[in-house]
Amino acid sequence: MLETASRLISGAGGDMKTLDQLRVRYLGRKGELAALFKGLASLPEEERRGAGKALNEAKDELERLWSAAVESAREKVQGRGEIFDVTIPGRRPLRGHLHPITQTAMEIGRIFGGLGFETVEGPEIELDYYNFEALNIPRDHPARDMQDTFYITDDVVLRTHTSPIQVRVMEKRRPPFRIIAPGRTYRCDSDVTHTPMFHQVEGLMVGESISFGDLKGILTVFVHQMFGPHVGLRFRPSFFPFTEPSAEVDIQCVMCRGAGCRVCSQTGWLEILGSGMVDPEVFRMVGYDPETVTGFAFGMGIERIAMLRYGIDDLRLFFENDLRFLRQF
Ligand code: 2NL
Repeated sequence: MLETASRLISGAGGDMKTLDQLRVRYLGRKGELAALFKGLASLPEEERRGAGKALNEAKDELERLWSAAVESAREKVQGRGEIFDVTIPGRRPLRGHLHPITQTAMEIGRIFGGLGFETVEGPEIELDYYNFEALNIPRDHPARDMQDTFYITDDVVLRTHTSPIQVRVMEKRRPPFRIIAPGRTYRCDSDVTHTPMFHQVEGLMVGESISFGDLKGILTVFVHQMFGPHVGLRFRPSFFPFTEPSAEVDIQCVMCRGAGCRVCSQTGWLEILGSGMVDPEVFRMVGYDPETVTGFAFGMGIERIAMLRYGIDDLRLFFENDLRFLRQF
């Protein structure tokens, strides 16, 4: 049998199908060798040991011959540049996507784009003048403290908001215009609800008779497009050095729809942005006449909008870059 099997394996000419049939016929679970092994049991005691040894040697020899034949067949096929086994499943390429913060920033840009706002960018390393001075933020304001701002030199900072982008646009252009300014911002602050780098979008609309009514109209459309047409909002008086009057915008809690829960501290409301009519002092600094030019501005944190939009309760998840988190958006 060993002789016949060896002859057949060599004679298969590297044909995989024949080699596989021979494997089943001789080495298979129900093959000829297996049958011979079974037969050992009926041999007399004194013959069994020798016959078993001979059978094992024959099996090793056949397996060696068979593997060698398969190996040389593979080499022959691969040597011809042919694909060896077309049935091996392929590896899917990994497909990435935009970070949820980027997606949210783009959605905000899309909504304001539909309202006639143009997106502008500017430097993250900024002059103290554009970050503070031109925005009517006084020398002794706590925001200008070393504790709150990353100073590079005495008059160069990492921007603490994206307002300086808008000051630069006002210096270069004449009204009317509507712009939004998204980007990275930096504050010397790090705890559970603050990261040293975060993202903001600011907006500015300037013209000859822009009113607080325009501010309310534009921001109402934004809220309804971002969070849904049935979400209520309210304008609450506030203060910023660069706007007068100023208002913060609250929306009905996206978790409890205004009933009161842990997320909104039982108030039913969530603050989402700050806004106001541009302070005449800011217009004077960029050479506009506050008697003829008016405008409104607003600013919001993108992380906060993204957290409310996706129901995320921990800011730090955005910065850990754990794919198990990021893949969900
Ligand atoms: C907030 C509040 C605000 C502005 C930003 C602004 C910009 C210029 C002139 C006047 Cl150039 N104002 N920006 C106005 C009001 C509020 O942001 O809570 N941001 C996260």
